[in-house]
Amino acid sequence: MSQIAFQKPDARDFLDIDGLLDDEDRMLRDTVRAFVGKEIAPNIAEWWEEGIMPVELAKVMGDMGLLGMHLEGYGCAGTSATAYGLACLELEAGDSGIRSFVSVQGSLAMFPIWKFGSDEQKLEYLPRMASGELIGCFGLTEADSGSDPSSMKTNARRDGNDWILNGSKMWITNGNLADVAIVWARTDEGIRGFIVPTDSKGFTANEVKHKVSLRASVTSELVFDDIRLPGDAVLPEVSSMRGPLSCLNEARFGIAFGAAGASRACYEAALDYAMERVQFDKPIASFQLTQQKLVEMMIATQRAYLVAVHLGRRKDAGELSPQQVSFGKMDNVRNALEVARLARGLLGGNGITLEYPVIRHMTNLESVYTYEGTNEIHTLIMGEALTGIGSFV
Ligand code: TGC
Ligand code: FAD
Repeated sequence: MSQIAFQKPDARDFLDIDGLLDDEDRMLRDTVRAFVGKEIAPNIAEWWEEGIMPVELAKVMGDMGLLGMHLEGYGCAGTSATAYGLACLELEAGDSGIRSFVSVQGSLAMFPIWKFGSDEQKLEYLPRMASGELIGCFGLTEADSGSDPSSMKTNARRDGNDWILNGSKMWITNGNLADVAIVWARTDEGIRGFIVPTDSKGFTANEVKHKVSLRASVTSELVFDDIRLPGDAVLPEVSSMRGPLSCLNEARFGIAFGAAGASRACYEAALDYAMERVQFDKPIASFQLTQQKLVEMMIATQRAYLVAVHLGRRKDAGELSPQQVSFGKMDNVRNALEVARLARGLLGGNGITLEYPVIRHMTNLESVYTYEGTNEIHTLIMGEALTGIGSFV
């Protein structure tokens, strides 16, 4: 009987999930991976330590077509959703903060204009946001309204043709970098989205200092003190929580991929380290307990990648539900955090320094675990889908 010669699985893509990608997706993925290798990886530890998100990256990533990349028209690249996800994966393999910048710009600041804006608003903002000339942020969360944003107090009232905006937002990514903020506010007509230029009189951004997570990302409090906005600052096509929650679907989708990237980076760092680090006269990779950890990390990383690609295909087919996005966001992030913690231990003392990427990813993932819907909120979203019983009311 003739023997079939099986190829040994690749330690870095055990199930050959790359084989599920089409040529276009793979090409884009390779381009972003090369960019991360050249521009992000050599510098990120220093940026992270100093608490810097280098703003000049915006134009570089704009030139690469990474900003609002899965949106059609208005200077956006119009790629598949899967390609957008793969870009998030590669960026987050570099650092969650860099992926956050791209998520916020494309999915949270550009998407609401693209989806709910007027033609004039789209023409005015989207091309310059796609190129990185204008930076956006997304203000939904408030100090007292996090998981329950519908309890927001920020409000806007009509004054003749104008709107007057008052209130504050908390934990806003890109807040101090932004040229334009998408602010969600309570009005007599429901929850509405406003395009607020950050040089408006009455607008203040205060950076959140002393973060020990997501340090290569700017996080801010935004304060609105009687900001007068023209009538056409409001997004005309939505007046309920459906507006901001639709944007979250987009960003959470990117995070499902991104977390798979952070997981891969931690697993690969641990694999490389285990092969080189010698104790008891042997590479630590030869110890059975180490091999078990590597296998657990590999399986979790591959599973996250597989789930992400599956969600990408469903989104490209127009079939992805918000509850399925919750599956990807919740499961991939919690698994990435577990992988990061295992990898941290495997690196021993070296695991606590920024010489290796692991502890940076590990602390970053604590933010990713919380933002865009906490683990508990996604559990309850899926719980409602399973039982038909909502638990938020
Ligand atoms: P609920 O009463 O169920 O619905 C209100 C309206 O919204 C619609 N809707 C959705 N629409 C689109 N997508 C979804 N996923 C939707 N979920 C609900 C719904 O149909 C209804 O529409 P209408 O037209 O009939 O009024 O909503 P609720 O207020 O009870 O909220 C439920 C809950 C708890 C799930 C929601 O509030 C939630 O997801 N909370 C978590 C908050 C959150 O994730 N915040 C994220 C802030 S942004 C951020 O963290 C950025 S981090 C930076 C980065 O991404 O890198
Ligand atoms: P809370 O809602 O107070 O939750 C505290 C704890 O209670 C959590 O464990 C939560 O799961 C649990 N909990 C709450 N409700 C329930 C429930 N019903 N059942 C069980 N448990 C529950 N927001 C923006 O709008 N724009 C941004 O750009 C942005 N960027 C961010 C960047 C960073 C680095 C961080 C950390 C946050 C960012 N956020 C942003 C805010 C983020 O979305 C919120 O932190 C998140 O939604 C949780 O809100 P909270 O922090 O107020 O926690």
